[in-house]
Amino acid sequence: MSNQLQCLIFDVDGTLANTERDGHRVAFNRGFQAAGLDWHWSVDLYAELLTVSGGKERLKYFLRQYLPEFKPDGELNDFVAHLHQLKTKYYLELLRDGAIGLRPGAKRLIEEARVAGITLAIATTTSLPNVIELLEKYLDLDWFAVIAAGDIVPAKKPAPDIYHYVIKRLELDPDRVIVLEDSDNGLESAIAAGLTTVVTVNSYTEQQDFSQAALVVSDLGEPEQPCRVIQGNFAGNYLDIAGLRSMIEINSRVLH
Ligand code: XBP
Ligand code: MG
Repeated sequence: MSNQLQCLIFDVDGTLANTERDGHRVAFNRGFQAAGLDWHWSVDLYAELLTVSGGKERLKYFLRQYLPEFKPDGELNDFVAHLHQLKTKYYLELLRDGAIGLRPGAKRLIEEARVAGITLAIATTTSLPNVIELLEKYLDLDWFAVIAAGDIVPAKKPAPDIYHYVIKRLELDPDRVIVLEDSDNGLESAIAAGLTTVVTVNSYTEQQDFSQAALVVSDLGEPEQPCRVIQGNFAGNYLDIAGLRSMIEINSRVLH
């Protein structure tokens, strides 16, 4: 029974890149404008809307909460799907224009994992085209054994479906996996799938409850740009494979 780290599963939005405030939120607003709607999601309002995973689900939540009288032409689901396609078009444009870069340490840790022969996977609520665009721009799609995104599972985070999907597809031992996440929804999803989780916070999530995380840091850090430890025992300045390996080995001694 090995206790060696086998796989890193990365969340995307807020973890690989800070995509929400200046990416998805801006794309939603551009989509509203293009659709002739006078809606605007401010930075503050978006903090509330982000409690709902999934752009389509977030739009429906917004209508229920703020525009209960709104009646689209035709079916609500069709209206939301069309508006979300419009938003995705603008979001992809933002990514292509380089508006959103990777967070500190993301590329470094992924490259270290490859050299160490550790399997890499993606588990995200965002739509697949968004993930492909980001990975193709800054990393390499082939580095990831599985890219699980958006509607591939029936229930989005905080449900564990997307992590169960990755574990099943790669036949992983959950005790030898570490998840990198940024939000309470993401942490809840990974924990429900029985996975050790490291959280890298951002301005939208730093006040959330991460008590079940193995470690909470400001970001993954770089040798010349140390991360800040917010919760958990970690003496290093940046997360590397050695540090994550010891996390799994300590856990396995505690668990068995
Ligand atoms: C974050 C989400 C996504 C994005 C928007 O995903 O909840 O819904 O906010 O993307 P994760 P879509 O943190 O799991 O990467 O509009 O394509 O859903
Ligand atoms: Mg996220």
